[in-house]
Amino acid sequence: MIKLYYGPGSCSLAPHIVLEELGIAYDSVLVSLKDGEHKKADFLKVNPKARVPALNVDGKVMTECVAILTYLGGGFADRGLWPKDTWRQCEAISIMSWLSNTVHISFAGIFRPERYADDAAVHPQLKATALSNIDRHFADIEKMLTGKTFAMGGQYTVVDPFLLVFYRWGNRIGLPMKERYPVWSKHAQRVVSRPTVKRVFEAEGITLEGVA
Ligand SMILES: N[C@@H](CCC(=O)N[C@@H](CS)C(=O)NCC(=O)O)C(=O)O
Repeated sequence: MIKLYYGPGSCSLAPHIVLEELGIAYDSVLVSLKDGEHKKADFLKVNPKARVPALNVDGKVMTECVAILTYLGGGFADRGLWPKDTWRQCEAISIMSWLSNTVHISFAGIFRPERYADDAAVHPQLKATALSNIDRHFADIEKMLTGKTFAMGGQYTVVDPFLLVFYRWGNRIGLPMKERYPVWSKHAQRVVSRPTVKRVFEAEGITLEGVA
């Protein structure tokens, strides 16, 4: 039994897409972040850290996108979303770790500045710094994808839906994604054109450009 706890359009979008792509049976449970459901007792029993995603597998809970995506990719390797060779697997983990511990954290400076300073007067400064960091990270992603169909080359892997999360967030904060990151934009189009991704967007009520 596999159950994913997700917030629409949040980083949990990546494991949601991967579950759909794997074609295995799973349940999805909507946790409304805007209604604060992740901070309520029911969800805290699932993940006391009050964050999505959380993946319940036969009664055991896994948290953290990188761990969940690694589990789904490697645990269902016959579905082809995970590199075969150990070095390449570590390269995939390396990209995902950077997305999680650097790119995601820069977005927190924009979405959640109160995490870094109580004083609202300094929030604009925190946001400005976060934005310039995001500019740099996004330029690195553009370079990383140049000359490739997918993040790991020709193979579509669990890394690609994770990249899509941040592409959407770029749109969400008003960056001119298409103009500034043409290579990544083509990659994003390639990912969203998959029927599995279309189904998950519909289920979460989101589009590439926005909502949630
Ligand atoms: N490092 C965690 C981050 C999880 C995380 O921050 N999730 C966000 C949604 S993208 C969340 O639950 N936010 C709720 C909050 O900040 O209160 C991961 O990669 O899974």
